[in-house]
Amino acid sequence: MLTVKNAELETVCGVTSKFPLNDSPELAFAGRSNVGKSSLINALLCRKKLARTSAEPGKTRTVNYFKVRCGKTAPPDLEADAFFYLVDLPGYGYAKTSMAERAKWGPMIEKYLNTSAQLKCVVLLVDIRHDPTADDRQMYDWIVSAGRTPVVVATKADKIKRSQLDKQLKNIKLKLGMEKDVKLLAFSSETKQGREELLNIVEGFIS
Ligand SMILES: Nc1nc2c(ncn2[C@@H]2O[C@H](COP(=O)(O)OP(=O)(O)OP(=O)(O)O)[C@@H](O)[C@H]2O)c(=O)[nH]1
Ligand SMILES: [Mg+2]
Repeated sequence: MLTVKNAELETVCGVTSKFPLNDSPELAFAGRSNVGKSSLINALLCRKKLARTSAEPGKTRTVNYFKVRCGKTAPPDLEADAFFYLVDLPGYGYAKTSMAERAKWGPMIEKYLNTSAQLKCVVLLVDIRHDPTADDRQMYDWIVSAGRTPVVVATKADKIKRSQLDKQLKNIKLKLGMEKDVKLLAFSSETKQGREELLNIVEGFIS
């Protein structure tokens, strides 16, 4: 498994910024405001406050690039460190965000997803407790039609009973209209459930 050695916030892009031309692979995290994108990044990297989170939706308002240095365990002859970026995106679908801000972020997210040369996959986060929203479906379809590879992560898995897990995952798959080969996993930033599985997926995209 991939081991995270070091991580730092390297670049922050606002609506008027140019996105950096990175030379390492990028994985981006998209989803509704408050679904747990920034928390997932912290959980994955075992850092409590690297990405800023909030109980109030609308916390992340910029495109944030976290550069990660990691070690790969196998094969042994390739044990050199590798670098990749986790890209935290602003959330969508938050009603209280002003129209003016929403009008800016939508295109910013879209521009990033359309233009990044290093983007290997888009991780779409949805809340495991609920049906995906119309916005989630739109985002999923958009990722696919933009030719990007989606991975769907159902967050806040600690908030449901284990016995409900499979049912909720099946429902998400159905409601998003996911193809069979698209990866879907349950995740909890509280218990770190799903962390190893997600790190293995990340490893697949960066090697
Ligand atoms: N119980 C539980 N709470 C979570 C989990 N993930 C996130 N949260 C909580 O959900 C709230 C929102 O988390 P964030 O990580 O800030 O959400 P975000 O998707 O980055 O939100 P925006 O930046 O507004 O788009 C916070 O109060 C987190 O503590 C989880 O797996 N389990
Ligand atoms: Mg956030």
